[in-house]
Amino acid sequence: MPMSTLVRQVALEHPFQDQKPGTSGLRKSTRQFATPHYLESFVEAALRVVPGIEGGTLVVGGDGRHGNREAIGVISRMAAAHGVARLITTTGGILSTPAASHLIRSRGAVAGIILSASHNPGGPDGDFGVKVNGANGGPAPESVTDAIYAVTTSLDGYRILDGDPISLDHPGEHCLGEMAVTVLDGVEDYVTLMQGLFDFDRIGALLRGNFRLAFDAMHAVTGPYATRLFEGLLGAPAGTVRNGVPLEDFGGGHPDPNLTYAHELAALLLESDVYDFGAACDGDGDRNMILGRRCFVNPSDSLAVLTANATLAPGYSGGLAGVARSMPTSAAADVVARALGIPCFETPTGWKFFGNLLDAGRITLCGEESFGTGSNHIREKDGLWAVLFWLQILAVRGCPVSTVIGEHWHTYGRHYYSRHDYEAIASDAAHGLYDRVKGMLPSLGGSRFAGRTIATADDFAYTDPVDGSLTSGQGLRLLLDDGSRVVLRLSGTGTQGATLRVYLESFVAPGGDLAQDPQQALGALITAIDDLAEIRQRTGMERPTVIT
Ligand code: G16
Repeated sequence: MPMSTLVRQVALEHPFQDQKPGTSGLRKSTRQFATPHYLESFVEAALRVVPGIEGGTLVVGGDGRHGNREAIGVISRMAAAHGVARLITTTGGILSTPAASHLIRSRGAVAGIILSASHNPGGPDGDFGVKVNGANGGPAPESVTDAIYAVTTSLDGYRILDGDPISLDHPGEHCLGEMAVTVLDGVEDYVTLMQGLFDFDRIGALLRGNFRLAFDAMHAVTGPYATRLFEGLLGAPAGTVRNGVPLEDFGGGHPDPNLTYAHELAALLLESDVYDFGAACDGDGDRNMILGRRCFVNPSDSLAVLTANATLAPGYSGGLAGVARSMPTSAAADVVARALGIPCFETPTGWKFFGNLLDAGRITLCGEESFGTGSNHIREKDGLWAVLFWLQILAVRGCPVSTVIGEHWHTYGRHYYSRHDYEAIASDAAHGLYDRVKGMLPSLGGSRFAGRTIATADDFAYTDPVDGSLTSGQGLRLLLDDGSRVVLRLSGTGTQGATLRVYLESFVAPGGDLAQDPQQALGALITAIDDLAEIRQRTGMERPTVIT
């Protein structure tokens, strides 16, 4: 039957007005995504906007949360109706965000559609999300997401192929109308990529010895990847990977690898001496948390340590072109970059801002305070890559995590750092607080704050050094005369009310007191920003929901 007879044009009575992508794609409650035509509207807009869709290759997969398989079915049928030549997806529809980025790049796809609300809870009462990545494997730039949003606001219908979705149970080749569909094992290509970057013999020798690793997949997408890597190829004992089976609701958990939501793993490492190394990844596998025995590695420090030790990994033995961090991330990596004589860039929050720098070869590593680290091997942050990188460093240096961190501070100084999150605040209260401080910025320069003087108070703006594009309104910064700073930002990934993030940082040079508790070291800044921004009073919250 000719394909045109199978394509159905579905009319929309009203276009949706709430499909503006946030920091990381369109992220809404699962219930909202269950609204008839809601998913289809956003996908139609993406398929119309992304260049090269007709006749191109599209990668589709997700983190396994509730709705994943059904969405892959819908997107496949819509892709066929839009003339996509080949769709690549994975068994069970399981595909981590970093593995998707790699597939897009290695298979010459024009784009990828990744189904994930990242670290947000899943299930019927949780969240769902759709991320659109471009041909470079990275999150679509704002020009593309803005164009997609614009289409959704006036959309009058969408095209979809009638028929049954293809089976995702086994690898294989299928046809959907005139579109070829490849179902492949989503783990294999990714594992091969990692083998090219790290010395698996050396890491394997570490894991087969007395060294004890605990990895928590949080019942999310990294389970199958971590099991193949750690327990399969690297020979770690069975049980090394905890919560390794992906579940549609992540077992009722919140797959966000931080000290609050990965508290069981944190307790194992921080309150006992059984394990040498602990790590966890988030829902879609792009975030990572690193723990040593009785030692938490702050994500900003993690980027700095990887930068300083990069040449210990075969994939980076030739050195680094440069490094980048998001603005709220501490300046720990900047200090290392200066010592190495390589450039360090400061970008707005969101992995998409690293894309141009990576594509232009100006940076090799990049990272964010939000538990994201990555490199030019793909165009997304990569949780398991970071874990392997740490294992590589430990295998070569033969010392515990705490020694690596201690020696790092001893050499470069310590950036005391903490992020305080106030989650699910009433939107009016959050915006009222934020706008008030923003309005105060012009008068804050030169005034006293936490026993220091405010040198600069501004709303961060970024000019992309590669394409010259300007992005403004990226966070309120109070830069103090001793190098300390406080940043306020409203999260772009929450789905309930608003989340206020307060980032606190203070530098102590080598030779100073490097062994303080961060909350104590930052105590004066914490009190001062609460007074200035009236955080407790305006949010009605006595303390942050999450402290990192
Ligand atoms: C996403 C982006 C990250 C960014 C984070 C910020 O993370 O991919 O690059 O740092 O959002 O989140 P927020 O706006 O809430 O501070 P993910 O892991 O959700 O994709």
